[in-house]
Amino acid sequence: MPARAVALLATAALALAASPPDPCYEDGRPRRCIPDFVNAAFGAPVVASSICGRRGPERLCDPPGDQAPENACRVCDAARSDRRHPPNHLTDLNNPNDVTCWRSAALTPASYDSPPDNVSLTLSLGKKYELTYVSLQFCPKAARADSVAIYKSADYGVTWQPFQFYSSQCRRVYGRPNKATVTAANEQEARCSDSHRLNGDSIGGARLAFSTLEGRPSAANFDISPVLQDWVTATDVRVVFNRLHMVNEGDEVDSKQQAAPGSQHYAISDFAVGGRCKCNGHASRCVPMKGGEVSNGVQQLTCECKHNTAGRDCERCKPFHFDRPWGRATARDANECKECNCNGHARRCRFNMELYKLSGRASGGVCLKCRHYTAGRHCHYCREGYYRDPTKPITHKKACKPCDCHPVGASGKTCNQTSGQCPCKDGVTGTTCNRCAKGFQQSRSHIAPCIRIPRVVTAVQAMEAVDGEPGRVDQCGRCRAGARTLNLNKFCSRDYVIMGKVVGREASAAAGGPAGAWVRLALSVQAVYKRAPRSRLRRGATALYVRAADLACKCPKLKINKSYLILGVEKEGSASGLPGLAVGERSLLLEWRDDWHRRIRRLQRRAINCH
Ligand SMILES: *[C@@H]1O[C@H](CO)[C@@H](O)[C@H](O)[C@H]1NC(C)=O
Ligand SMILES: *[C@@H]1O[C@H](CO)[C@@H](O)[C@H](O)[C@H]1NC(C)=O
Ligand SMILES: *[C@@H]1O[C@H](CO)[C@@H](O)[C@H](O)[C@H]1NC(C)=O
Ligand SMILES: [Ca+2]
Repeated sequence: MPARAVALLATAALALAASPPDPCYEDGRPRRCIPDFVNAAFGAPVVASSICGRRGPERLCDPPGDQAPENACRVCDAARSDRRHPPNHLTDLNNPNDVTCWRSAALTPASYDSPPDNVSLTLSLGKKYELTYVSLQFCPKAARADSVAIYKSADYGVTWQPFQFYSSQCRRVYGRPNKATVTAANEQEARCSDSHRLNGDSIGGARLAFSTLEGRPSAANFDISPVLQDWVTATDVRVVFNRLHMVNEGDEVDSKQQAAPGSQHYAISDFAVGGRCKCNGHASRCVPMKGGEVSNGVQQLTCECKHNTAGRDCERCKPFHFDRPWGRATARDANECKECNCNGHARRCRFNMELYKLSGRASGGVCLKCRHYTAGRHCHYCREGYYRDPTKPITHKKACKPCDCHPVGASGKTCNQTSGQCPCKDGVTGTTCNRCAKGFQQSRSHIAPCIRIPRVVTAVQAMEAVDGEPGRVDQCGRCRAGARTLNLNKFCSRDYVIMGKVVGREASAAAGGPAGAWVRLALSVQAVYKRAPRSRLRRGATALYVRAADLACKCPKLKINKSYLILGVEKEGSASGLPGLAVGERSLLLEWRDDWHRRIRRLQRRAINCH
């Protein structure tokens, strides 16, 4: 193989080694992952309440056994490296061919059987672990403690709880039964065992091993048992030796103890704690915390959290990943934390159980402080006073545009979310309500910024209307003059009743006034059915005056060469100073119908009774 190819292969191998597959994912999908099973005590510092040879050399002896008495004793001197028995001998490499021991100071004879000299060993793991066992190996030939208590702390030594007791007399020393039955109801309680006595004699280094889950009913369903998950969780483990020997009348071992007074002690070669760094199924390893050394030299650890989790034990979701509740990973479900959907408009969110349940356990995240003028659970719509720009996706920073409603023209600041249309005051128009509608003009009032333009109609416009062209119908009210029916009451209440034909128009307005200009029409009176007593109204040509605005509104609707029945009051014309008939408020103009002649004759006769 060419050297270059070898080099390339070597590089590829290096790259592979640098990034091993992440056990927390499989084909990109999250799956449960757990740190390796380790002896968490290995290399960890242990604090011992008693260490031999601290106050100068002291002579320590093992209990009398098969060996010669001189072999059973040694001098411990903390000042000499070859005679030291410090607590770090508890957690060093346990080599059976070269056993290293921690030894306590010699106990006072009284503490052999009563507990003034409780000796404790405290191990700090620097992290929550889930422990499977705690084991203590006694040094070869050393005396085995009769009564030992194991405690654990799950809060870095703040509080402690019993984990396990060993004693030949559980009830007497620890106040507990020695054969307690563990049920599902009390499986998170410490038990006391006297079985350690049965584990052979002390020669050759007996081992005391406590299996945290042994005999506990839920152990088979550990994955779904929060009680046992708590039970095995510890940050610190403390072992307290309460009694070296149990004194019983006539006990054979007891009489041997008397042979070596003043040199009895506790001697342990190995303190092991088996378990896994606790990461709740969301990390495959634990790493030193940044700057995380505490005063007693314990290296603080933290999980290398995956699945969008955070915390030393991956015990919560990392910020902005609260769309579903945190959960421990199980074999079936990695319970990955999901990012909140805020369409890119929020950096924070919180979990809401109600919404989560309502969504069928799909999504419970609620965005906080939506930016870019958005609002809603997912920042998915525009805030009041803003509207959606339809040309931009909702994820766009400028998806929401300000309504910019005109402060005077709009009646509110909130526009239609889709069209951006502001609510306009009467007579105001435009998306932002910034101008007057057709037929309205600006006023100085803030209440009514646009007012209706007065009905001023030019004569020309009026004439166009007479010619049948569209008038400004939008500003016309109800038309009274254009009534369609005729009755005795109407006949009686008017000064005159005539039939005439509109034969022409005059281009110029005859007179003006506040209500608008008058338009003069040429009328050919063809029949006079009624007139006021001294009226000069007769058949023939005369002038008919109609208001230009009324004409524009087709009220009355007049056409050249058409005949009309006109009922009116003579005063209306003369009051305005008009030389002729005027179509005023009380006038009626009805398009002539041929059958009316006889009808009017009848009314004429009945009108004798008018009052
Ligand atoms: C030794 O431990 C026992 C059992 O926990 C306790 O009752 C006793 O008070 C302790 N003695 C001392 C001196 O700490
Ligand atoms: C907003 O405008 C759209 C389109 O112009 C319309 O369909 C909708 O009804 C309006 N909504 C409201 C609340 O007025
Ligand atoms: C009215 O009638 C006259 C005579 O019949 C005719 O000359 C004139 O063109 C007509 N005018 C209109 C506007 O119809
Ligand atoms: Ca050792």
